[in-house]
Amino acid sequence: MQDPTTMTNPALNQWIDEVRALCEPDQVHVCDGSEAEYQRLCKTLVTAGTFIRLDEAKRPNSFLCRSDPGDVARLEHRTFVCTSNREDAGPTNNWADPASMRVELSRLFKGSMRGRTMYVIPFSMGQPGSDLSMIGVQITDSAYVAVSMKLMAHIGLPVLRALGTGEFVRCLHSVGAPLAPGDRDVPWPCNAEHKYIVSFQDDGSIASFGSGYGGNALLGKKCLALRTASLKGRQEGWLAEHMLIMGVEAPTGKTTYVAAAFPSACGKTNFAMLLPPEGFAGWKVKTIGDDIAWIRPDAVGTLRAINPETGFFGVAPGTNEKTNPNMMAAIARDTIFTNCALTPDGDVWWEGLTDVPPPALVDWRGLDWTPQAGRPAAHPNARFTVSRDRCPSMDPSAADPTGVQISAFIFGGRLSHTFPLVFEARDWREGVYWAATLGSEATAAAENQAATRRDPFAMLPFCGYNMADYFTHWLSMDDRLVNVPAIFRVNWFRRDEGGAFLWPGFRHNVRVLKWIVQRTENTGDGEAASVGLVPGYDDIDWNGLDYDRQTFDALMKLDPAELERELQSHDALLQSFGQRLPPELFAIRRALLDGLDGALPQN
Ligand code: OXD
Ligand code: MN
Repeated sequence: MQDPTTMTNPALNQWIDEVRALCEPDQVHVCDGSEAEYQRLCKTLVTAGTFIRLDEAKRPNSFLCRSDPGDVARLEHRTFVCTSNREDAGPTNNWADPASMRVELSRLFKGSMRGRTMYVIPFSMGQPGSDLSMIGVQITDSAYVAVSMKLMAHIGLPVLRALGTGEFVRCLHSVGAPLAPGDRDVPWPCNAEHKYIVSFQDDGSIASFGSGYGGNALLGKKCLALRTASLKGRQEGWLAEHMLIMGVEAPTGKTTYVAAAFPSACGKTNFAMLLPPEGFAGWKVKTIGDDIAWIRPDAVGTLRAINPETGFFGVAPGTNEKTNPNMMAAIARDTIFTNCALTPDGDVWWEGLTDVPPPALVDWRGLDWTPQAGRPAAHPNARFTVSRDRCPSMDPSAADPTGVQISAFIFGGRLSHTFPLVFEARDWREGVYWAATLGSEATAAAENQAATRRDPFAMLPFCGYNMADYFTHWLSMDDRLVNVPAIFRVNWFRRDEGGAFLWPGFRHNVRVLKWIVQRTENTGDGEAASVGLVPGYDDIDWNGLDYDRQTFDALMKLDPAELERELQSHDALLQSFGQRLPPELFAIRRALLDGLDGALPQN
């Protein structure tokens, strides 16, 4: 623990005093971020019954943790963006008046840490001290948060040193479960009645009350690195995005970096760690990040990106040796598992880990479970938290404080119809349009008319300001850049009339990446189509995969009537932004519709 009396940032010391007076913890622990501290806190969590130490031979230095059944995911309806002017939060955010919210939160935080330790966690998103980084300080009464932050961000002394007397983002968090003298604690304290996750965009501070889970509680992630940073990025001319970053290394040794955005449940983490199939010798995917990208134009007009996180908070169900062998290697040890099932021999299990479930488990709620139980053994949002250092596909450039050069953006949703495997937008502005109208089917429906949930840029829950202004910001990047990255839409999820997937996905997505890389180098061909540029059958490398032309034609089909329906359906989204929407997006849609005209059946 850092000795608080040696801390030299007066604003930080004053804030710690204020929070201590408000929340009334029993004690204060300023995290130094050391390995010894991590081990001590994990032991404390084991003693408290929050952590179960997993079998040391099977899963060394790893723990299982079960949350309260009412605290299992991010809570979008309890997430608020507070701006003085409601319009500045826009129609896609829950807005609240900052003054009223401060009153409400002061009432809730009053005495909220009684009987608990208040942890002060200085953290840096990005390398401490780099111009591209942001420093925050999270105050929390959750030791689970403290150990998770150690895996997800740079924390402790190096951050305090880099901070000096500079400015930091105030991130206040309480599980909202004070203990009276003699009260027995529960393994996962939280507040059943009140939950708030709040971004105060007037002073950039963050407050979270009542939940201890994931993005609600690890405030460096969605709150700081996306909601707070997206606004700062707009003010300063850069982008904070819900994107993975990966390097694609060709057999020549040249690496091309791309950033990609997908709504939840589209396999973003698996894509970020893709292992190419047999037959793709020499091609390699190198991971920079799986969730967040901070992207800035440099002095010569090129976009450079960092992943501000140092770890992964990944969804466990569905992760296995086939879908993500790199992640399986990463979580072999030194991992915190939350809401997974426990095996009789002290290891973890989740749906999809093995084809056949073990005959007996303890489920995520601590109840005995068998395959006949008729309920999942792991919660569908069960997670693992692990440092990026454990991931074999990690690119050493992930630690480069100057970031990597982005050559292409990829946007993809889960869509059973209309959208082909891949197309390249004709220019930046059309690419922005396709990203703004991104969506995913709520269920993997086979019917053509399945409803699409719009998720512009996959940022719907994370854009910290009016999304119409966000579109304007993206459009404006075109003029600030000399090397403008190409923009691609992909869709791994198209189905045939019988409902079967047309594309094998997973490892085979490297075939699409190869075409994208070739396009960025002007070495790949394509054909002009109504939506932009598409690969022909012979433009894709089929080495090691038996995939016929007929299936490819079905996968790439652009049906003018379907596309017209799709473009018309964007109206509701675009209209919802009213006058603030850049009119250019309507103009782009008009041009795309006009491009279909000749091909549409006349009536
Ligand atoms: C996440 C999310 O948890 O996007 O990363 O929901
Ligand atoms: Mn995410």
